[in-house]
Amino acid sequence: MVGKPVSLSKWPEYVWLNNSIVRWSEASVHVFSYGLHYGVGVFEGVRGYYDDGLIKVFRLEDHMRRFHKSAKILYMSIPYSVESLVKATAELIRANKFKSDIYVRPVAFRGLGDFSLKSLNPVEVAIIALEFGKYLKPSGVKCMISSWRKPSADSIPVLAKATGLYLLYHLASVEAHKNGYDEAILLDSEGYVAEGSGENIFIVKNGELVTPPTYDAILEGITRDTVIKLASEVLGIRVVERRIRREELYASDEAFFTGTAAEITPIIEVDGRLIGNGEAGDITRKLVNLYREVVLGKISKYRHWITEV
Ligand code: PY5
Repeated sequence: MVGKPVSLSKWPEYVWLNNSIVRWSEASVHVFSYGLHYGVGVFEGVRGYYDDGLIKVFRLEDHMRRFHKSAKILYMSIPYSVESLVKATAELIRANKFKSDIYVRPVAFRGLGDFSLKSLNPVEVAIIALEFGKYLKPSGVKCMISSWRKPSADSIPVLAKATGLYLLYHLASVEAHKNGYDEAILLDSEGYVAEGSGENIFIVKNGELVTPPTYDAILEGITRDTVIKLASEVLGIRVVERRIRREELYASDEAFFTGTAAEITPIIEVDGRLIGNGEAGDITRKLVNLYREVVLGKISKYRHWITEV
């Protein structure tokens, strides 16, 4: 089936829930939880790579910092510091004794209490860590421009990685799959290219990288930031943050997605137009290889991004 590269091999044994490590089967919340009804929650996605008998977690602290910032935007306060969430993640990984690459999903949401829209019910926090392979096809994905648009930054806070926002990305992603594509690309409210359903986007034009700016309605992706740094600091490639017109994407030399789950995934076709010659381009390939070395801690300059467990 097109676009089903997600590999969740099995459920893990333990989950971290409200400051305790509990069995997977016991990690439940009430059906009257506020976050379930109204999407009032925030989450993160973090990857850990199994290498040299260790799990190397990539930019864990940065993800936990963004987790806190997302919560703040939603009037929520996560009752655990960034440092304690980092420690909790390490404990959870150790408890599960993973022997392959993992994905870590911290989530915080308003729990049980009043259902009125002004309610500020207690915040519940969980961290889930699972064995996880590729999210998108590493050889490249065929995309469609979604019929769903990203709301402008004054409609809903798009900077927060808020659970409720993912209704939009779910609709876009399902629409793309139902139409035979691997992934959706959303335009912003003014018709410029914004991002994928769960990824930031870059194009290559005249040897430079171009990506939508963070003052527009996109998530400030941690992989996006990583790629900007690697391109400019290691590969000497100029990165321009500016708006991208849809037609520019169609005519780009190369294009790719960045995201924790997607890592760096080549975009090989958009709305029936091949990008470049329809295969991952040179700059994309260089970045994919470099990113792999960085997440495994092979490049000393960026080793501080890795938490070894
Ligand atoms: N834009 C959106 C809408 C995202 O959901 C994500 C991450 C990104 C950009 C990239 O951000 P980062 O590089 O910080 O991961 N998406 C999640 C992920 O874990 C969820 C995917 C299902 O990759």
